[in-house]
Amino acid sequence: MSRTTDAHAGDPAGDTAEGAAGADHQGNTQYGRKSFKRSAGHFTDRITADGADGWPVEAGRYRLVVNRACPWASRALISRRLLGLEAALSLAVTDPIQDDRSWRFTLDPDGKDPVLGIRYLKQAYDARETGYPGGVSVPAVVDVPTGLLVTNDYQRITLDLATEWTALHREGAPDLYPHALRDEIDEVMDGVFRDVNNGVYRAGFATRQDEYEAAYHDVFRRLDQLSERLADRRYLVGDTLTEADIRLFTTLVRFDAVYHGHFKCNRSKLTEDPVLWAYTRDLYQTPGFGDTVDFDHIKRHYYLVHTGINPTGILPAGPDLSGWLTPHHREQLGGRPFGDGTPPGPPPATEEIPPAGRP
Ligand SMILES: N[C@@H](CCC(=O)N[C@@H](CS)C(=O)NCC(=O)O)C(=O)O
Repeated sequence: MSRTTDAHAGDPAGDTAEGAAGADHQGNTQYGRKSFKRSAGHFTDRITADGADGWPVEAGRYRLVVNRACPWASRALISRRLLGLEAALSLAVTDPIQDDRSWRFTLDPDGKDPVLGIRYLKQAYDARETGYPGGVSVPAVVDVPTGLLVTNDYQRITLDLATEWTALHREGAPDLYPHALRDEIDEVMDGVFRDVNNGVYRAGFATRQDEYEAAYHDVFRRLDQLSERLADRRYLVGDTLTEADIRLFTTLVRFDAVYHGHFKCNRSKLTEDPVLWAYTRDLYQTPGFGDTVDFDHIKRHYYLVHTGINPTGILPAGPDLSGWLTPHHREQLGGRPFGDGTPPGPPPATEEIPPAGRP
């Protein structure tokens, strides 16, 4: 297993989209003294029903490239499952450990993605733009016939899966971004993004005490508010699952495994907040959520790639995962997880999470 150096690790899993370059477009280095900044996605073409950007929705044409450790990519994994897009939008899963050329297909036979025929996701970025100066990030959607990267716009990809790919949704797919609730969903997601999804990264990659403490307080202030909101309602907005739940889940499910220790968000654990712990377990046990989560990939990525904050490369043995499958009792709050729809079936056999990654 190779480990990347600080200069190349770029997790930017959030910090910056610098990837191998080691600095974002504002000149902030990942581990330098300047404050943590998240770059905007660079490739923002959209795949739409009308094909306005030149990329029409089409079954079998595109490949979703993810890493199962990445919270931003995990949103797309969950949406694809809930909407039943597995057959229409194929999936490539990268190794949780990048090397100096970033995300690689070393989990596949001969180290090559079997559909795209490439060893590194970077090859799809380079095919799209020669000399692209930014980082190589997941999630990414690649056009299979040409091998070109279409988009790495993680904020948009899932909204488009929910609203533009409807012709290819499974029967019974939920409406994850219902028109009538969009303002409220957007408002909730805005706070979740700033203080929770990105807040943990601001804390984890802070290089100044005051920045770290500000981020730490943002994280827990928002988590306390969300806990209060979810005390008497099963889901964040309305009475069904929406995009807002997907976005909160991807951070909460990683919380005790990586953000509490590695990112020093350690006022309390998820398991110590009865409401949020039950909410996250409820989602984890809902088909389409937990069956995308690989705790082994999550831990190995964070603890082995961020050598700046875990220089020994010791992989923690915990936490104990057995609680994830315990009853959550959130059905008592009512709610209709899939609205008028139905849950998805099991994941394709090729996408099942290996035993090392689950409780
Ligand atoms: N940084 C991306 C968001 C998605 C992201 O940060 N993904 C991380 C993984 S969680 C990534 O691929 N980082 C690049 C790297 O680690 O080389 C963007 O701003 O568009």
